[in-house]
This record gives sequence, C-alpha cells and structure tokens, in this order.
Amino acid sequence: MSKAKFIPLPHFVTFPPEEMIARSRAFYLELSRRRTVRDFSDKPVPREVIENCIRAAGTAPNGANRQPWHFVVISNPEIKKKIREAAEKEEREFYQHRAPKEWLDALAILGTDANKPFLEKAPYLIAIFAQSYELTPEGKKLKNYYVQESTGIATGMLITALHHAGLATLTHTPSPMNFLNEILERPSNERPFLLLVVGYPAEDARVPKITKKTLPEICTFLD
Ligand code: IYR
Repeated sequence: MSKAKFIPLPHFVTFPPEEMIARSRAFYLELSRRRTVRDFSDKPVPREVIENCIRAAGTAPNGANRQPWHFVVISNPEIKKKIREAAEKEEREFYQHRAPKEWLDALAILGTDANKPFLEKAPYLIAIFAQSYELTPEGKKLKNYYVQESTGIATGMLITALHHAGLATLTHTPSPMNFLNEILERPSNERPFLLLVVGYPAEDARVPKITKKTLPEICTFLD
C-alpha cells in the first residue's frame, strides 16, 4: 500500500488577471532593485529578520522533501575573523595562481580581488550547506536527491526574502570552501554550498555599472 497521504491544498490564493499583472510587475520591479553589494555597514540587523528569511528559504521545493540543507548563521566576531582569514587565503591562491586568465578577464567588470573585509564588517554571514545524505539514528546513510538544485532554489529564495526585508547580500564562493566544515564544525555529509554576506549597505556603497539581459535575450515563447 502507498505511504502517501493527501490533504486539500491549503491557503492557495488566486487573483483576478489585472491584479496578477500588477502584482507580478511590482514584484519584478522590487527584485530588479536588488544588487549584489560588497561594501557593508556594521549596523546591527534584528535576528528575527534573519530567522524569518531562513524560514522562507526552508519552504523551497526540493527532492523527495528531504530538505537537504543547513544554514549556519554567524555573528560571532571571532568566527567571522577565522572565516575571513581562511577565505582570503584561498582567494589569494585563486587570484594569483589558480584562476585561468579567461576567468580573471571575465571578473574584471566586477573589480573584485582577494581582500574580503566584508566577511568581518557585515553583521551576519550565512553559510549554506548541502546535505548529500542523511544519517539515520542507527547510523545508516540515507541518500538525498537533487541536492544541488534543492539547495540552489532555497538559496535563491533566501536572497529574495532578505532583499524583500530591506537587506543587502553578497553571494560569496571562495573555492574550495572546505574550511567552512572545519571552522563551523559541520559533519561530513554536508558540503559548503555558498557563503552569504548579509547586512545594510555602507552609506557610500558603490556597485559595478552592469545591466541584466532583456526578456527576449533570456526567454523564448513557443505559442
Ligand atoms: N570567488 C572569487 C572570485 C569570483 C568569482 C565569480 I564567478 C564572481 O562572480 C565573483 C568573484 C571572489 O569572491 O572574489
């Protein structure tokens, strides 16, 4: 017999077409204001905002509802310092040796380098881990499914939720990021997925002058 149990779809809300168009446009305009920020203020952020945004991320669709993610929220200055030191070590290696010229050329528009002061300045770092398997209480390995896709969707929803709440983010991906398992004492079934820097932008924050592709450039309609 199937283990599946069903309930009526709860709380689904529909809107008249005109309202859908207005809502979708307003949401697009809100998201189009989002910019990745590298100059953060150290102004404190209420922890409850972070909690709610992670709750929002935790609603993401995912493989077999295994919810194969874990979010570590860091505000402790000593841990932030350790993360900065480890990340900058990898980044120096990246910028000086590991990155092929083609990659460095692609990055030139962003003006990034190996210095990552925001890792200490911003009030919160959120380290996102993807769980490739679960360990049952009996110590058995339970494989997870679509781990990268699921964690990627949850991360996108987290960034959206934080932006909606009035916070800036930076998706930071020092590579490799294994040092996060060590510093944050995470188990071996978890792989670092991304390090999200969260806070208010600095008053004088500047961002690269870049644009997004237009709808026809990113989309094909087949009617
Ligand atoms: N991880 C490096 C390099 C970097 C790579 C990409 I792709 C970016 O979009 C931005 C930076 C760094 O954080 O500097």
